[in-house]
Amino acid sequence: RSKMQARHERTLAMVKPDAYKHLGKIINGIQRSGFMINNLRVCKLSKAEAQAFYEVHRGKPFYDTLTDFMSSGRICAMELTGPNAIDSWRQLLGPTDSDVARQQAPNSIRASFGTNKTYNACHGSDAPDTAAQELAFFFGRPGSAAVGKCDLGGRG
Ligand code: RTP
Ligand code: MG
Repeated sequence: RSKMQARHERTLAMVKPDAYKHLGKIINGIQRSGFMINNLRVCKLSKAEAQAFYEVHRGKPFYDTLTDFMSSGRICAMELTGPNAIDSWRQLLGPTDSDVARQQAPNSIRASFGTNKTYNACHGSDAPDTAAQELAFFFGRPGSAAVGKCDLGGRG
């Protein structure tokens, strides 16, 4: 494979609770940008599920605020596929901090729909191994039964 050739990848995109009201516009941007939405799921994470998803950040000062936020309302998890999907989606997201994004990438999703460093509209996996792990969290492993997580029942 030449260095210039784009790698076909899959990534987890997630619309966070603060941006769920903009879901249609975000999906429109995803499709206009050429990604394939291969799977999609709306759910509301419990606090424990949000903690498990962000386990890598446990112990950091923002962990409790982050997991409160991520369990505060509906989210939409999507499996996106396409050439260089992981970096392409992060490029469309812009910088983590929405205030920085408005300076550096004014057309990005985080500039358009996020608020600050915590409430930043959307998530994207950062590497093939974390993408596989995060996709399994929401969609199960290929061939396995769907996981029981995230049902809206009673908590929606
Ligand atoms: P993401 O994982 O959501 O794509 O964002 P990221 O890689 O750009 O940012 P990361 O450092 O992995 O942080 C994960 C999420 O935690 C929240 N955060 N808050 N207040 C803060 O200092 C702070 N730093 C990070 C954000 O919601 C960020 O997306
Ligand atoms: Mg991250």
